[in-house]
Amino acid sequence: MAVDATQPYDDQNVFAKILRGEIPCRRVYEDEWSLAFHDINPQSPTHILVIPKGAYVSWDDFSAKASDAEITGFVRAVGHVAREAGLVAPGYRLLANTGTNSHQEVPHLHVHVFAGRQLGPLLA
Ligand code: IU
Repeated sequence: MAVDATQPYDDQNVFAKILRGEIPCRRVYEDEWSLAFHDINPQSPTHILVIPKGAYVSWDDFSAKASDAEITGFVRAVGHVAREAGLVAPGYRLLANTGTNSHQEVPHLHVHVFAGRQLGPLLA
């Protein structure tokens, strides 16, 4: 069920629970600002989610409210994950769904990192 990204942050969402350690995840990387873990239902051989630790619903929410340190830290974490997973040479795709038309399911900002196969053209 897609979420309405205009709603206030819901601290009972599944990624908030993962951040609080209430639900386990297969962690790939963690630092002060970000957590990365394997998607539970991978759509490609490598499918990692990178999330900021702060309470943000979407990219626009994050970019409007997060500190410069949070934004810098998160952007660096996404790149770090791609490099450390060896994805740069074969290539990878980043995707951040927002709101109902994009089928965002979890109302905590997450960047999908897809890799490990020929991903084909982007479908709008
Ligand atoms: P979306 O962009 O909000 O549609 O993506 C949500 C992703 O979160 C989706 O790929 C799910 O497989 C993934 N996910 C997860 O990794 N662990 C969970 O407990 C749940 C969803 I719920």
